[in-house]
Amino acid sequence: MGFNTEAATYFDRMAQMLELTGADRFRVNAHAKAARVLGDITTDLGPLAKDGDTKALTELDGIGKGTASKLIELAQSGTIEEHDELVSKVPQGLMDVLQVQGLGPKTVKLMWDEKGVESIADLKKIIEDGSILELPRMGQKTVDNIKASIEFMESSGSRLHIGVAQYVADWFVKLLENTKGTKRVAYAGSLRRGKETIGDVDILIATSDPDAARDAFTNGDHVTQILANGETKCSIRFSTGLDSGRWGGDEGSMGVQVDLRLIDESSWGAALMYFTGSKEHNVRLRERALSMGLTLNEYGLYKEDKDDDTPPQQRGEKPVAAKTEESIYTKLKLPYIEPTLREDRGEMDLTEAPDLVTVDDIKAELHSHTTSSDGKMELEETATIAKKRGFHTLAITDHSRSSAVANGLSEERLRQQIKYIKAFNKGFDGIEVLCGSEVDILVDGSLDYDDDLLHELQVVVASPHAGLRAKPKDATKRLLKAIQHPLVHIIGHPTGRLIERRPGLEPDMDELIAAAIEHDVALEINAHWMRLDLRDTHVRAAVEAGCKIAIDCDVHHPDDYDNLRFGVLTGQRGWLTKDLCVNTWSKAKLHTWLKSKR
Ligand code: DGT
Ligand code: CA
Ligand code: CA
Ligand code: ZN
Repeated sequence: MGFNTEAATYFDRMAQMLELTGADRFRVNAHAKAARVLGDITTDLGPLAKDGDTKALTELDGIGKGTASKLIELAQSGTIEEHDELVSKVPQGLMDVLQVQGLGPKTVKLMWDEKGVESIADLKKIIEDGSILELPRMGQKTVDNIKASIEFMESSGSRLHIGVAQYVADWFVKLLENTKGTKRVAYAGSLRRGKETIGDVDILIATSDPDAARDAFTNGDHVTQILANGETKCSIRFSTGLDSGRWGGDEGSMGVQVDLRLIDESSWGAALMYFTGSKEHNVRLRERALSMGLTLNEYGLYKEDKDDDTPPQQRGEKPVAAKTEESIYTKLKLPYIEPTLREDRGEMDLTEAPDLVTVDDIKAELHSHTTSSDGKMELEETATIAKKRGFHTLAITDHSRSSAVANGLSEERLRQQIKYIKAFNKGFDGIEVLCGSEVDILVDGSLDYDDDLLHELQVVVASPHAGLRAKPKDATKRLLKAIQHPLVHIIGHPTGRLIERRPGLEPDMDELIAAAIEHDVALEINAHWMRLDLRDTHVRAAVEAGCKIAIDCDVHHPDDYDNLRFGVLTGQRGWLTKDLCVNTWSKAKLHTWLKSKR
């Protein structure tokens, strides 16, 4: 993560804590504004701050002297004193309470001041004994909503979003790659399999200097606790120090567990395979090995010796295969099975590797926002990034008029934007920029613009944004109506879920998939790691039926293009092949499909 994001997170938290401690409006707003500004700035302020360049910093829009000096403090010392002081005043359990959907800082402060609530547990108590109703403006309906939000948060447990786990894993892999003696290092476990949430991060290393690896691993900047420090396994807790809402909640403050396993290079493939899992896949592999007169463990694949119980690696037995995963799969007479498929969901029956979609195959982004609605980039900036990524097509799909909080475009503004984009596209080489819209699917299933206007758009992404607590039956009806609309290309984040935060709609997926095929509509995998919507199992059902899928980053910010990897992993977990993923198509093929709906 960049310095700007880190700094924005600090300011966000400071604003929240200031509000909780009853600081004056002006100070709270100043910090909140700084967080917003930092989140929006697209040049990296890290180097300027490190150099203590107050002048250059304050020349930027929205950054005053006060903010600049805190940025410099953060870059140079790694923290901000004002932040740390607030942390000592505000019970950190209260920050968890802030994460409950539907609770703002004002209400949380009231609960703290008047009811002594300092944690989710305290909040549950005042709900249970009914005393929460004594708070001003608190009705039974609000309480029921708060209760449901807590239940949802708790039932989804304390797993990490893949976006956070990936950040932690990349950080450690880089650290260890630069450590003396390292021969190989990689992450394994559920993260390598691309699951949407991760229990802990598993890292493997082969090194000629185990002490150096252990030292680097356990003495890292953000290590808060050492759980184990042994010959073959170390285990630590790591705090990202980044636990605001934009990181999806309380992960940073709880700490992330990271396991490091020290592996012999000669058994790298076997170990990588074992620690990548899943457990269920490993069980299937071992069964298969046994049926072939072989035994498989984390050291290698060996000939079975029925008369000797000693593990083969201890007998000094030479493995049949161990160095690479590929060699082991080959000896087991299987095609190479991608980590994303290793879930015991039928992958053992594969006779050849499926032509799964990869990040490099993606050539088009069909869902992106600009400053015209709630995006942070002007058209030219986002088009330049998309072009640099080697995309042939970028669709601009700002929000429609009903998304008022997202500054949705009125019909008139959209008409102007269409003209503007067309003119821009004429003068901008190397990528085709298309006019589109992310049109709200209203609660009754109708779309937010009339057909004449939709007809002028080259790409229509129709998405549900409000009314996400609807009954499954109503959700199905609503989404079906949008799919049947002849001018719609893609259904954006079809369920509207937020992972670990909000369940979203629960429509009958099979019905939606059948209708999408009939009406030649693509269902989206929204690649943001908070969404991943469709989810892997939905993708699998869609792929099996032959439904088109779009993988889109729902770009608001330059960093969002990097979320593509998570969308692709989710697609792979749904066995998504290139042919069904519209973003992999050639320009001619994609544009022909888009035009077929006009
Ligand atoms: P997570 O961390 O809950 O998201 O899921 P995983 O799959 O990363 O599980 P984890 O961290 O417990 O272990 C990593 C892999 O190591 C797991 O996928 C398979 C392998 N593994 C770990 N412990 C065992 C075990 O007791 N038996 C077997 N068969 N495999 C294990
Ligand atoms: Ca794990
Ligand atoms: Ca683990
Ligand atoms: Zn949306």
